[in-house]
Amino acid sequence: MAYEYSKYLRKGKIPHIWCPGCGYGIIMKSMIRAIDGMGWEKDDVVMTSGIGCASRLPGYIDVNTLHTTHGRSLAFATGVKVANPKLNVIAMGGDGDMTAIGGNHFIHACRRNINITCFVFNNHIYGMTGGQYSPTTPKGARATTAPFGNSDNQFDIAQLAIGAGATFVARTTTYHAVPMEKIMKQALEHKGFSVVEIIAGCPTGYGRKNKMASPSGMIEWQKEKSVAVEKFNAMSAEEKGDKFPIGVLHQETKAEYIEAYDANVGLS
Ligand SMILES: Cc1ncc(C[n+]2csc(CCOP(=O)(O)OP(=O)(O)O)c2C)c(N)n1
Ligand code: SF4
Repeated sequence: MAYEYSKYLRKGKIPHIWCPGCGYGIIMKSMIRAIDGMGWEKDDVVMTSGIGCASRLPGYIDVNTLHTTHGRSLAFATGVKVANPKLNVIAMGGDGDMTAIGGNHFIHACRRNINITCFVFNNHIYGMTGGQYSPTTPKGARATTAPFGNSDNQFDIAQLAIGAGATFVARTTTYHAVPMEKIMKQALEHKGFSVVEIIAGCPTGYGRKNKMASPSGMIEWQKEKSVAVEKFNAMSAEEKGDKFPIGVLHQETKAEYIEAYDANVGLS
């Protein structure tokens, strides 16, 4: 039987703003199924986001939601979690929101290992404002602000999160909608700061400029370039080429921030 999404949707907010072929609808559906799978009361779930097409997602979901300022999803999420650690806090945003203007909040949330789940929607571009290049735009790719090709090296969001101390880091794509749900659930279950980087297509802001105008072409690209991490790790550098690993890339157990803080000041 088909999954019934209506319990989690704010129907008054539909139609959504996303373009036809945008990957974000796939992410929203996987996210709803993952949250539902946790069996939480909706009142105990808080979602925060910054600004951008990605950051519109919480507006469509009927839990407690905070649509904040650009790059500040994790700052608000941290405030909510510290005020009431019993809440299940999920922060999200686009690659621009989380790793450009919000980059400092992102690395420090990773470092603290606070028990928040962070979903980063990586469409390799600033979608909402018309396709300016972001920290994840590939070198050489075209953007409205890089008509001759982007000169900057790109961030690898998952590696950035691992390097900064996140204790659960995974990557998936919108091609992998069902595995995405499972990975999201693993991230929600993890105690500590968890990051899921989700590769998504923006046919409007990125695809049109980079010979991938059709949404299905962007999904084909994700299918072709992604490799399960176990297989990826066994490949030679030549075989890896421009492919990228997907799955759970890192998981460890480390003191959670609020518990460590409470113990330090004698509250537990
Ligand atoms: C302080 C501030 N600076 C700039 C903007 C303009 N702005 C809105 S969304 C956005 C980029 C969004 O890109 P991303 O986070 O990658 O999300 P996407 O739209 O691609 O999902 C920018 C620069 C803003 N709203 N606030
Ligand atoms: S501009 Fe890109 S990211 Fe924004 S809704 Fe359209 S396709 Fe999606």
